[in-house]
Amino acid sequence: MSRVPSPAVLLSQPHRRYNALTDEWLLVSAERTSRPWLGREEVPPPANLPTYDPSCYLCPGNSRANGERNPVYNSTFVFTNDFAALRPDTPEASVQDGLLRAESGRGTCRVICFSPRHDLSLSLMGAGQVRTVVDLWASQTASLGEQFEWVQVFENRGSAMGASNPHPHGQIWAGDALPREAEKEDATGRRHFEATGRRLLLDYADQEAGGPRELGSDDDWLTVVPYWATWPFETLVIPRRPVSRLPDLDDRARDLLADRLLGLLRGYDGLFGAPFPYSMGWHQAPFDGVDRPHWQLHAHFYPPLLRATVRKFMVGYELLSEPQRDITAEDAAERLRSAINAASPSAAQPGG
Ligand code: H2U
Ligand code: ZN
Repeated sequence: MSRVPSPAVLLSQPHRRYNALTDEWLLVSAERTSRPWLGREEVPPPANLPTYDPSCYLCPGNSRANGERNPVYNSTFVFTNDFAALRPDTPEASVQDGLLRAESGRGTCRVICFSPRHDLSLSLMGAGQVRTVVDLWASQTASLGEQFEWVQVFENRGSAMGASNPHPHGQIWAGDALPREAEKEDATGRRHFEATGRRLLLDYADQEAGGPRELGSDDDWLTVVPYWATWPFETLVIPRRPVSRLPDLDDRARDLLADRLLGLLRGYDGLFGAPFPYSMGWHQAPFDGVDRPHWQLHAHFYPPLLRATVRKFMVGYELLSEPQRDITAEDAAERLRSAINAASPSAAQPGG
């Protein structure tokens, strides 16, 4: 005897979800979180950092690994990465030898300090300072976009995500090639735009607003645990109006973004009562002179933790077949929403 299960039944059983942004599938098997864990435990970061650390290579006035000295900055500070993965002077060359292909990569890498205070993080800053960081992301994007096709703004927070230093900082890598994630989103966005005349992520934001995965929304911004999230507490931050790149955000949208980010980040920190590690970054339209009306600015947050001291490993099946997650996006959203509400009561109220 077979019958067609309802969507609710489908979603309570092991199932696969489609990632409309990357055109990939993932496996969701929600009942596996109770299994025992005897593996590696994450160590929470040290509390009570000093406001200034004489051995920190990002603190004002200190010298870096290459001997250069930072200025005594009092807001934000940007420098070219002393160990840059991309350089502007790489000579152009390519290899095409049967199945072996290579091309030179030209670009630049910058480190951006969010504050002179060694002990802060974005989540501990005031809205005014986060707004300054938004402005910095935007101005850096605009200037790098004059020289390079792809501008990747990102932050690795916490040693669990490979950050080398607790001093609040992010990075920007800009290059003259469209990287893999950009290519995937460009293709899905273009297809959706050609079929509907609308931007995929604006349609997606409309569909998620007020739903079980939404973490907060208003006329300007939506934060959501995406339907297709692979990391346990992964989120997307999407402007609700057409915006292609960070420099296109107006004054009001930037202020509201600072508030939204603070709500999210304080919720993240509140989730397990400890500074929450993540990699985050902005995806924005390429600067290659090609008309790309389908591109909508958005930020991805990819936090690695499943529980306070247990991280999700993307190994085995995930590496060899497709990503898999243990808690549903809906459950993750519910827990994150409570944490956001508890940390910042106004941030998650409807329209707040
Ligand atoms: P992460 O913590 O996200 O890894 O960023 C720190 C970057 O800072 C890292 O890419 C650079 C590293 O190359 N860095 C310098 O440019 N100068 C230094 O003196 C140390 C680290
Ligand atoms: Zn420091």
